[in-house]
Amino acid sequence: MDADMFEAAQRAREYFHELTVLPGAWTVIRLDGRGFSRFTEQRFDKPFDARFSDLMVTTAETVLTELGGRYAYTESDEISVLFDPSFDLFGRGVEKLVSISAGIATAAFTHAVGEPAHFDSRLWVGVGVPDVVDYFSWRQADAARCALNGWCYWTLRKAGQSRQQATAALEHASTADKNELLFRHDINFNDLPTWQRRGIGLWWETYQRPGHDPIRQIEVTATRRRITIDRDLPMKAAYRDLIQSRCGNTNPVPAEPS
Ligand SMILES: Nc1nc2c(ncn2[C@@H]2O[C@H](COP(=O)(O)OP(=O)(O)O)[C@@H](O)[C@H]2O)c(=O)[nH]1
Ligand SMILES: [Mg+2]
Repeated sequence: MDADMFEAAQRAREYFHELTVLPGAWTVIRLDGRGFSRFTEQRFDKPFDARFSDLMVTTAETVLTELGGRYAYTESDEISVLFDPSFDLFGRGVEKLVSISAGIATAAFTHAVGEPAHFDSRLWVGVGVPDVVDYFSWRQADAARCALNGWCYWTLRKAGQSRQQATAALEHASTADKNELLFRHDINFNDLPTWQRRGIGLWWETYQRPGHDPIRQIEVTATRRRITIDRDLPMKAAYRDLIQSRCGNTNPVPAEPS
């Protein structure tokens, strides 16, 4: 076998490398902390720790900056980053998208927390804005469900119940039962911080920054981009509207009403 054939035979065994996200699809990369139940157990307050949330926000900001996504959403130990159909990152190669995004998140979180922690990554694809709206509603509903469960579980644990007892007590409990359980412990779920119940959204905004042009000796304004962090997201229909508006920006900016 000559060298070229050998090279081609080896390349052919990079079997998944040709796999790409279909053109025209909306894409979400979802990153999830690996084994974070154990990782958070000794290091952070239960069920929620603002310090942990800040680490996740820092990680989400880094991914959004490095990959240039359109919207990012974080809840618990996960981050979703949205890309519009025109994105062409790494030729839309699946291996590159999942490995590099997991690498960026892993590096950013590890750097911020000061010890090694890992993220996995997966891709979601949707065919239109309604799919994207459903996707982010789904993750937000997951945030609410996990927050309610987490608060119930740790309230019982802190009241002296064992792991098994707390798990058993919640196994067949309805949402109403869980709210009542918290209420009996003087916790009103709806009064808990919004970021815990609804997650946190991040997106790019443009703003005008006044400055001085030293050559022309005049005052100028420059258009800059920065990331907005929303720890007070709306929910349900209002959140769906917010996601839709994040997606709508692919269209040309409509003319100002005359
Ligand atoms: N202590 C603490 N744990 C958190 C916080 N946010 C998320 N977690 C934990 O992160 C874990 C995430 O769940 P999951 O990804 O299914 O578990 P994993 O497979 O062990 O990473 C859960 O066990 C959460 O309790 C937080 O603010 N504080
Ligand atoms: Mg995890």
